[in-house]
Amino acid sequence: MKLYFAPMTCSLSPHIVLRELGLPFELIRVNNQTKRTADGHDFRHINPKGYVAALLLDNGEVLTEAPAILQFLADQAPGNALAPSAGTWERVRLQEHLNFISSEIHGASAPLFDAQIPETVKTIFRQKLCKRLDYLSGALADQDYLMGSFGVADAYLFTVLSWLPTFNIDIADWPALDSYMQRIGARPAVLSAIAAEAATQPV
Ligand SMILES: N[C@@H](CCC(=O)N[C@@H](CS)C(=O)NCC(=O)O)C(=O)O
Repeated sequence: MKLYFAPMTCSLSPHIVLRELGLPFELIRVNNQTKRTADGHDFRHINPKGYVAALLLDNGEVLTEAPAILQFLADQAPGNALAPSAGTWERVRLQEHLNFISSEIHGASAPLFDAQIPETVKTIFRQKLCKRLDYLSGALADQDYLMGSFGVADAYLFTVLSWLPTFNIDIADWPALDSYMQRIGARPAVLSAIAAEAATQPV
């Protein structure tokens, strides 16, 4: 498998899961501005959507969208603790979490990265995002991970919450989220994924 990534973007979540599961993979860095890949291709020919993450499978299929990639990876190592088995009620709960993270945190963060959006408008998006953090803080008040034990939803949530300082949102305002980030940030797979991304050459 090849994971097309850009450092510290949402592609960090499948990267973490690949390492957590010990699956073999190759990392290919993408320049999100020029859309060139480190191995010399136009990324839009690999993922016509033009954004990371994209997972190129050994059979030539390309899978995109973080919730789909994360679940696919978990299913490659049946019986692992990162996702409940497909077809179970717990799996539906996982999908509920992944969709919440995708739309309410990841998607809702996009305007805050956009240099063309005026600060007054960003304030509105920031306030909405903070309401979602209030919800997550409550959900994580009496458990260490979204599904009880570390799983793919945590890899995704950790990744998108790591952007908060960029938006001038101080996670210390939500102590449960602050300790959640520290807990996940100390995992060997997370540390090695971040280090591996930082060690790649700019494209
Ligand atoms: N819906 C997509 C969103 C992916 C996404 O937002 N990717 C960002 C990085 S976090 C990106 O590559 N943006 C560059 C662009 O849109 O040109 C998913 O869940 O994977």
